[in-house]
Amino acid sequence: MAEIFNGIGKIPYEGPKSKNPLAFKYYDAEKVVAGKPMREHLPFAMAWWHNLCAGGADMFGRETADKGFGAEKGTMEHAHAKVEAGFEFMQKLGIEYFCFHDVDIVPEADDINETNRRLDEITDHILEKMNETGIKCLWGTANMFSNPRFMNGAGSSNSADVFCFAAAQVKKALDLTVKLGGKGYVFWGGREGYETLLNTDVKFEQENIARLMKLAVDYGRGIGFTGDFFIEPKPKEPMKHQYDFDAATAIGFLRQYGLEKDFKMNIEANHATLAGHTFQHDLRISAMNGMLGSIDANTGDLLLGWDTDEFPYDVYDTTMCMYEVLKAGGLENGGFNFDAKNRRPSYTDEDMFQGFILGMDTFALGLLKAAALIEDGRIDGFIKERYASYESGIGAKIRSGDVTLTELADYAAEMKTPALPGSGRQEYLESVVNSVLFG
Ligand code: XUL
Ligand code: CO
Repeated sequence: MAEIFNGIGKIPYEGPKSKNPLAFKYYDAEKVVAGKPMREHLPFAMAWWHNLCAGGADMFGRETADKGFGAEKGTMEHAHAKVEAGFEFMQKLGIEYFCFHDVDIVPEADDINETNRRLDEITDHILEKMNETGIKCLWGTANMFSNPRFMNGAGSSNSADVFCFAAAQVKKALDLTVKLGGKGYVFWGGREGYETLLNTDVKFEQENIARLMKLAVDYGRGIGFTGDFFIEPKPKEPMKHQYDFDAATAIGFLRQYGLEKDFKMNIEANHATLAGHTFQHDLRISAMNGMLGSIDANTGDLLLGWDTDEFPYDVYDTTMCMYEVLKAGGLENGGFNFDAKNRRPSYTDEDMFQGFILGMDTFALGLLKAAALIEDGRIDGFIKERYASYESGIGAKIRSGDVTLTELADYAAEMKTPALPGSGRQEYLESVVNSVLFG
């Protein structure tokens, strides 16, 4: 197959002083940080949908980028051209994983039987390229939000026929994920939510989503899927209210329906901020519940209230992300999937590479700085000290559970009034972070 990205070679690491736009400044795959090479800390993935499908169309204008890759769009020839383009792109960047929805990899037919035939054909091609290059599948998923049949949701649809169609898509997407050796399977409930409570039975809808997930787990385990199922929380957009609002909500849902052993979180930076949290917050909530699974690496724009899926550029954010990931001991079956797209006016082939170079360098910097923050020890030391009153005496008794409310009240009565708790020292800690970032 002829080269698609002509004139762009393998992206080298040239170091922070390099001014070469087509070189990494910080991502040095084999450099050892905190005991292992960067590439092991940062299993990056390419999102098929943004990188190979999206051409920059928005609500106000059509596509600006040509993602035809020499073929006519909407054809199987185009689907095959995308496979060639995708693998060439990943190889040139040293990206080791990809993620896909069923409808990213083939044009959907009117008849699901024909769609499934196309999916079998294209995954044969993808598998061939995987064997040739060593590139792997991070996770697969079914798109259950674009087609009009899913206007009221998939698992949460009011139509039992649509529920069956969703089940069929999940079944096929699981078959494909297993065929490609994917480490995860994602549920992003784009339309699993509501526009108005006036027409919605929330309890029924949530029970039905859980039923679909349970059926998926049973089927997946039955066909040998040993990886993780992931929920990707997002509070809104496209629906006004989405049930998987944030990590805390999704974890509660999983526990309520007995799904917590098979599922973890896939945390997307921009989704966390749409929920009114920092990216770090949703990572922390997932990690402390043993459910930090994978990451959709992108960023939003604080001046805009929607899901802009930008390539990550904010080193402060990626430092805090990598701080959580390092503390959690890494991502077992997960990775850093660039669920990100170029801005509409960045429409050239080179821009596609620039997006990934920016994202990979920003995460590499985040990793370096997070490791330095942990090594520095002032933040960890401060937190340990902050809770020191629970290490001995009455505090230790409280922690052990070996105390009654009356005993505590008696203790308080003897004290008469407690000393003020120690200062939170937020400004000092923020300056510690600055000194590690820029010192
Ligand atoms: C949408 C989004 C999805 C999921 C996969 O906001 O993030 O692309 O990552 O369905
Ligand atoms: Co995502």
